Amino acid sequence: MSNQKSEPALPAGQLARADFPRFGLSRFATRFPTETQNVSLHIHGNLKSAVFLTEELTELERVEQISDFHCVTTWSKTGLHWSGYRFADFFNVFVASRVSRDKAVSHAVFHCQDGYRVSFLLEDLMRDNVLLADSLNQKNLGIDHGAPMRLVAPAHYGYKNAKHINGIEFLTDLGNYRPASLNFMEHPRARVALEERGKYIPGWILRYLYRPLIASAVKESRQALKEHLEMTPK
Ligand SMILES: Nc1nc2c(c(=O)[nH]1)N[C@H]1C(S)=C(S)[C@@H](COP(=O)(O)O)O[C@H]1N2
Ligand SMILES: [Mo]
Repeated sequence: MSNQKSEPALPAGQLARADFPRFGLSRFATRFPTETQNVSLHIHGNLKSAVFLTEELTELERVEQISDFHCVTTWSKTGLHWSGYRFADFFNVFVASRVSRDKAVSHAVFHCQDGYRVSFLLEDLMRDNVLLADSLNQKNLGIDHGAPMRLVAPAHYGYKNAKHINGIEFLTDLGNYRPASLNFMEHPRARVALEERGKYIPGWILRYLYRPLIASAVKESRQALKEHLEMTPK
């Protein structure tokens, strides 16, 4: 028995970090959103009609959520306070009526201002703790964490939590979809509890491949943001 005060256990293979770094693939470290204030979402795909949503989103009930964030490279940040709209509410109000009866929409692809994209199973998105968030720790989302709007899906690894979202594509299958990362890096579900870090390679092996990359990725991402902010007029 240890005398140390016990913290709630993190999911398998995860280690807590004190800070919450801007993070991502090297390719995206130097890419930034051009619109950080106003939300504009292009809703498209296998739907009866496409639409751009902006102000309408504010009609949805605002929800607050405190949740942990788990990056696939094994770092976790606990106790983040997000605010935004439930994805399920967004879907029911703005998307459901555009789905045609004969085309069962089963997946969504999030498109981001920095060129990032990531896929999701629709059933995973419809859970209560999946948010389209515009605020973190009582402040509007910054350019570091996904301004103007990001996905928060705490049961899924960080790479599924798309930042700077400007489009959501609803699809009947992922036949033509290509991930932004290497193919093995994007698991279709990426559930943290099942350690679905990637495809083909077991999650516990990926821990050891990814962990050594964290420090340099954090540094690169921080440096790129600093340079971007110095170049951008206030
Ligand atoms: N648009 C976009 N979304 C993204 C990424 C990115 O590079 N671009 N990186 C993903 C990865 S790998 C992680 S761990 C989280 C990091 O979120 P943070 O930068 O707010 O910490 O964002 C995810 N969403
Ligand atoms: Mo990540």
